[in-house]
Amino acid sequence: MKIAIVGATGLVGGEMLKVLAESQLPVTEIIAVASAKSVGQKVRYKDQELTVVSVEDAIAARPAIAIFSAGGSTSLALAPEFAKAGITVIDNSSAWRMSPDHQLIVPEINAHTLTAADKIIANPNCSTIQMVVALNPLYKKYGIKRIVVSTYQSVTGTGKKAVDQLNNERAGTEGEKAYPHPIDLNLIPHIDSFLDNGYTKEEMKMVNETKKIMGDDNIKVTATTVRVPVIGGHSEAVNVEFERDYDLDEVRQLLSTTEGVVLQDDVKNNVYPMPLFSKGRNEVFVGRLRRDDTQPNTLNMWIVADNLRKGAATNAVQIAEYLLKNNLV
Ligand code: 11C
Repeated sequence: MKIAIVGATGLVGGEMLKVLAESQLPVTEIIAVASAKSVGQKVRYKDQELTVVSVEDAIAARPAIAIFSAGGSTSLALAPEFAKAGITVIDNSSAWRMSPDHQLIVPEINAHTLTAADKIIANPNCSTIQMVVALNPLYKKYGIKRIVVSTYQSVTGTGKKAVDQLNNERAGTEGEKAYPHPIDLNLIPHIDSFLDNGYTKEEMKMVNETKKIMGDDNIKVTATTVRVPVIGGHSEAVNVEFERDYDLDEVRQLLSTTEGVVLQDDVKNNVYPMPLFSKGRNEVFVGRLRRDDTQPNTLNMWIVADNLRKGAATNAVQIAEYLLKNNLV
């Protein structure tokens, strides 16, 4: 199977190439694609150096699937071109996520809703994916009324320029800035742009995407998203109020048997998820489980994942695996 990676020179594109190399997909050719200024650059896939090609050359090569991580405006312009050529697009930007005509997929939760007619499939935002993967088994068992989430997001979510800003600030060297403030020794309560309601777009992604993925508009979500000087992954403090009461041991049991979730909850031995140790891992790590005694049926939890992996590349590759396994491409 031929797969195109559109945005192959970016941080997520690079992680896509690594995850594809590790996957069981019967890949016959990877087509690395980027904007005109990057055509001719080299990217690494397994032990090969791939030469980056143009969008036109990629469409002409007729891959079965194109995985996009090239930003919203590129996706709006180009994903339909690929789809028109019969190529199924898995798109990592926010461009199609809330479109009523497009599916927003986390394979563990709603891949069964995909059909061969879905030619542009949206990959959710990284901070949403890790939260819903951990909450889904609990949602099925207890129902969810309300989620209050605060995030601690890695600079890798912004891209290379932000990683460079952090490293330059640490080294005391000048360079381009991704953020309007210093990020080293700081945190910035501002991810994506501000909306008229006072929330950021990142916060509203968590609100809206959660309802769409879970297929339940009654789940109330409120979010505060914060950038922290961390590289390995995103962390989230989640306070979740269930419809029905729960048993903490049963919650641990449910999470420890959920595909893609790793329970790390042994505080006596200082065991809890941390972003440094999620780096390069495909799973979502959950810990610090404890009852919120201030109101009924409410649980506090701590959720960590590599935002470039399950938050982006891994989820997209899992969608591709599902499509192939179910003869949808
Ligand atoms: C961040 N969550 O950490 C963002 C990155 O809507 O796909 C992904 C933005 C998006 O900055």
